[in-house]
Amino acid sequence: MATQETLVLVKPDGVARGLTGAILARIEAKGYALVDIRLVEPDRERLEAHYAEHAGKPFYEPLLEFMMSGPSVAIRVAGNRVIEGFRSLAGATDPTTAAPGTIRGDYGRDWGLKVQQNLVHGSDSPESAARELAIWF
Ligand code: DAT
Ligand code: MG
Repeated sequence: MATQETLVLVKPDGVARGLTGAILARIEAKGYALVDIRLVEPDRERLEAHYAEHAGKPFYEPLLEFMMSGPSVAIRVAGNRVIEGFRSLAGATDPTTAAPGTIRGDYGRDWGLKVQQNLVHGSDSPESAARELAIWF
C-alpha cells in the first residue's frame, strides 16, 4: 500500500509531561511527514465522536474525562503504511506491556487503573483515519 494519512494524538498526559517534542521527533525520524498540527481542547461531543466504538465500555467515561483534562496535540501524519507504522511506534495499549523502544514502552507509566494515560492515539485502519481526521481537523 502506498502513501496513507493517519491521525496521531499526543494525549493530555503527553502534553502535560512535555513529551510532545520527543514524540514528534520519533515520527520525523521514521521518515513520516507532518502535514498539519494543532493544539485542541476537545469538548465532550468531539470525544464521543472520536471514541464512538468504545461507548458503553467500563473505561469509556474515565477515558472521556481524562481526554477533557487538558489539551491534546492533533497531528495529520503521512507516509507509506503510516497507519500500521505509527501503531508499531506507539506500542501496545497497556504501557506496562508495551515493548521497550516504543513510545508507550519507553515513556508510559503504570498508573494503576488509569490505562487510558498511554500518551498517544493512532488510527487503526484507513476508515478510522479518514473518520478521525475529519473530527480533529
Ligand atoms: P488503542 O489506543 O491502543 O487503539 P483502544 O482503541 O482499544 O486502544 O482503546 C482506546 C483507549 O481507551 C486506549 O488508548 C486507552 C483506553 N483503554 C482501552 N482499554 C482500556 C482498559 N481496559 N482500561 C482502561 N482504559 C482502556
Ligand atoms: Mg484505538
